[in-house]
Amino acid sequence: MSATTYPFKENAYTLYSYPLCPFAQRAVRAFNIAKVPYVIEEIDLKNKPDWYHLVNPQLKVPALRTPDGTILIESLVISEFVADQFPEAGLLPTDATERAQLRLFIELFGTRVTPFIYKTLTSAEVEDQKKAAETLLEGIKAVSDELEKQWARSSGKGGPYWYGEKFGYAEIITTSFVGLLVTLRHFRGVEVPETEEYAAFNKWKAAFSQHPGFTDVKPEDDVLIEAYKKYAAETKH
Ligand SMILES: N[C@@H](CCC(=O)N[C@@H](CS)C(=O)NCC(=O)O)C(=O)O
Repeated sequence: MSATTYPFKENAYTLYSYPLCPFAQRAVRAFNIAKVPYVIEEIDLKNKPDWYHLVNPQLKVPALRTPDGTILIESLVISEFVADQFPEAGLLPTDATERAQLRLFIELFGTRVTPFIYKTLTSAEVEDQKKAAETLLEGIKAVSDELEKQWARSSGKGGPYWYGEKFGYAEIITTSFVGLLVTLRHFRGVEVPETEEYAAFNKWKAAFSQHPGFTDVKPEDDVLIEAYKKYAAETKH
């Protein structure tokens, strides 16, 4: 018999999540940084509960049930919902230009970095892995340039985060993917060079890597490496 109901906590935010999922980590960080209480319902992605289609027919994490029973899916939608629902937390700037600049950064990261992390890791042919890694480093350089531009603006206050001293929305959305670079170093020998071209990116990464907003949610490196082993195992030699 298929499930007719699903677990959630009454009068609370229930976040359906999986600790190793970088998309789910966005939502967890949004709640943590906004200091909004929530409960986690962990979904084992290898063995999904039969009720999960009632929460998210796409069977992906994260998903959120709000206290009024609304279900939201998609990590960007959930993170923005937290920012909009709790404006006093200041996750998103109120100034339209600053919001646009922040969204541009997120867009840049999402199109030029994230897909090529996965491509470098999962391409079967060594040649394709190399091409993807080159494209990834170009994307990281573009992100580095964008960070530098932002830090020169008054809202960037010289860094090291998008909003100066504050670990905020840019970091909520992007840092879980930077966290995956450890798997590229391990499986593909790919590293971001310690050169001037990448200086802003490296400064940003060094800063957020020490911040509880990142570390409280980040899986241990060896756990990530073990989890990504199956994606990296397909290389044809
Ligand atoms: N676009 C979605 C992507 C979420 C996603 O791909 N989540 C993965 C885990 S990282 C998932 O749930 N996959 C389903 C599965 O593994 O069966 C979002 O941003 O929330």
